[in-house]
Amino acid sequence: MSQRTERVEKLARQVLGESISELKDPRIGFATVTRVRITADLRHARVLVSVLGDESEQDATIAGLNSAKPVLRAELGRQVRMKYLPELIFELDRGTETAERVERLLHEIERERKGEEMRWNVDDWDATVETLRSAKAATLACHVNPDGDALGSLLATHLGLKKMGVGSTPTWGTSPAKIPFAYTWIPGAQDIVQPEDAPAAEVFIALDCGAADRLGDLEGPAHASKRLINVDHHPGNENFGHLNVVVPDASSTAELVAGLLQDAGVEFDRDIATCLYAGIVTDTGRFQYSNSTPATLRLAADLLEYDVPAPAIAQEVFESSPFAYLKLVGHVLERAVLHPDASFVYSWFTRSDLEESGVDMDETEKLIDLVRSTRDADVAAMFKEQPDGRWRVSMRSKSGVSVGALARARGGGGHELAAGFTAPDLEATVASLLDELRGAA
Ligand SMILES: [Mn+2]
Repeated sequence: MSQRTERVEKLARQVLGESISELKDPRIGFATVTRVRITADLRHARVLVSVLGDESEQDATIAGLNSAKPVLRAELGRQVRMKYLPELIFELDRGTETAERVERLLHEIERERKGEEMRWNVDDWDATVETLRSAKAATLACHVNPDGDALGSLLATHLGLKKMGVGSTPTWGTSPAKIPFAYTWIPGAQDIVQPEDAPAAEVFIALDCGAADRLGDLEGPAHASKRLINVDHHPGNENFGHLNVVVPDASSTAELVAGLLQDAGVEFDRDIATCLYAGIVTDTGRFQYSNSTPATLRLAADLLEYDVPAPAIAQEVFESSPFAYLKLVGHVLERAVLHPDASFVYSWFTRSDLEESGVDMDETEKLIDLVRSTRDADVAAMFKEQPDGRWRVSMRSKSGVSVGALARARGGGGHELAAGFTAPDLEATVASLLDELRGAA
């Protein structure tokens, strides 16, 4: 069964459950919808109902539900998007595991309350799946300076489209688009083209781009396309596409891509699974951050079934650096400054630090993790001098302080607990951050 059908059934169960509890018919007793099963032709929905009480109470409830069919069906049509509005067939659930089912239901309700199961309820989802299925050709771009999720979602989409016979071109808007050292192994890397060579396809798919300007040199071509699809999980994404699959609750863009590809009918293979896994494992910090939900772990587990080389990925992405990097780490840690009154720690490196150590800019992503590991600060920042002399600032938070908001206020973006922005001056930026953080403390 497709994820989509499963979702619709769940949603239908919820909607029917709620609507039934509001019916005034005295025949209807304490009824719980335990399961909704939609037939393969989508024309009928079998609604299993467990009713507390004896047989006559159960029969009366079913009779009451049968008379309420038109109302319930209309309510279903109003709240759940479906191709056909199915005919409802009420059946008594006499299963011996009713108690167990009720238990499981309560558990699911609890999870839904936390917003985990509703995450895929996106208006443009079906239209996006349809566009992927029917496209002849698509140009795909992730954000500039790609990380694991950007590359993983880019190349998983690319490999999936290829499997469906869609002419797909993956790239991103930095010239030259050079794959970071930690990801040279990623499947599909050999298909990446330079942004200036990307064809002007009818469909343009932006992946993991929190804002249109994250497309870099490709922002113009993206907007010029007939159909711009925006697949992303950054809060604050302004739905810059014609179709937007933007789910801030998703762990990663890769998690969204997994669902889209599945619904488009793409069969996963080792390469696609490896790309998706790479995206998820990096954006969840190896399944350690709060965005790593039971559903995320279940998806990761499914991906491992395809023989994904998880230990090798961990080694390449998290445990591998050139010797020169150790020297740079030494400098950065030596320089770190702690402001206990603001619960803030930061450090920095310059262009000449990079030149002297021979370390590549894209090797420096993990420095922030070392700086933020001190228990004496909740908020951490890493300042990286750019070729133009400005500073790229990465921020992390362990507390209620939203570094996403701090970054957005400074023209940047990101998530609540991990974000970044660019600033002209290091000292002035530190001073203004301190002001705000002391205010927040
Ligand atoms: Mn991401």
